[in-house]
Amino acid sequence: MNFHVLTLFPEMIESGFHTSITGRALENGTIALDTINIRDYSTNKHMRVDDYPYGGGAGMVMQAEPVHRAYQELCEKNAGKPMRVIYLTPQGRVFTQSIAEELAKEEELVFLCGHYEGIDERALELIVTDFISIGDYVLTGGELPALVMMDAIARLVPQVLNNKESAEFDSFHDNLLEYPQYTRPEEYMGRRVPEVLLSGHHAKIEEWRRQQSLIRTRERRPDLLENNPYLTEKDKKYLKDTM
Ligand code: 9D3
Repeated sequence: MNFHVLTLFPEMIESGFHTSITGRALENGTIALDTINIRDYSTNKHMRVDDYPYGGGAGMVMQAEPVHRAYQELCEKNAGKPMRVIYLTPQGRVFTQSIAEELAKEEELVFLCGHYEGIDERALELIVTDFISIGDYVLTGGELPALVMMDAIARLVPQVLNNKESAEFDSFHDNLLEYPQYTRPEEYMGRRVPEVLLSGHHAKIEEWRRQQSLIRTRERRPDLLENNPYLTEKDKKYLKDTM
């Protein structure tokens, strides 16, 4: 998978992605990152990339030309191969795991990050295929949303996660929140690890973890219990008995 990012802050994307699991995947060549500084495509002698909005209003708008030129050079480098171009914007559809799964099938992905009040609509009309938001809160630009999306997509690319990490992925199931985890020591600040986890009794451990998932989901994400097709009769009885 090749990620291309058009941005005014390439160092933000580089430092974020060259870390942890995605950093390892970049090093071993499973994925690749190409950051393109939109400012390098300004034709203005002061390298400006923004201007006042026609019609008035607060803030500045990124000009169409540098964005379009940066994209055109990228297309030429990629021999005109068709590529999805994702514009990170509060005016997009909200990013989900199923969108990540769909995008993980692509060989090339282009992310366009806006800053200030956004980008001249004509550049968007010319190049963007997908408009995506990461949720209903206000950020200062599209760089963090691009990193969020790239992280979620990269971990779905075969070979990015190692055996242990992907086993962990497989165990996330049934649309429930995960049970609590503990590691050494057995006691910390007077708090003991639940005895059942030290018992070696695997059936009991599984049952306890399922119950913890159910309680936790009811407490923090009750919406996930409504019409959840994975709930067994035993789950439903447990939830009723602990009400
Ligand atoms: C006129 C109001 N504007 C500023 C308060 C609108 C506005 C412009 C640019 C609001 C935020 C931004 C910068 N945000 C993003 O580029 C962005 C974003 C976000 O803010 N929240 C969730 N997902 C995304 S994706 C891109």
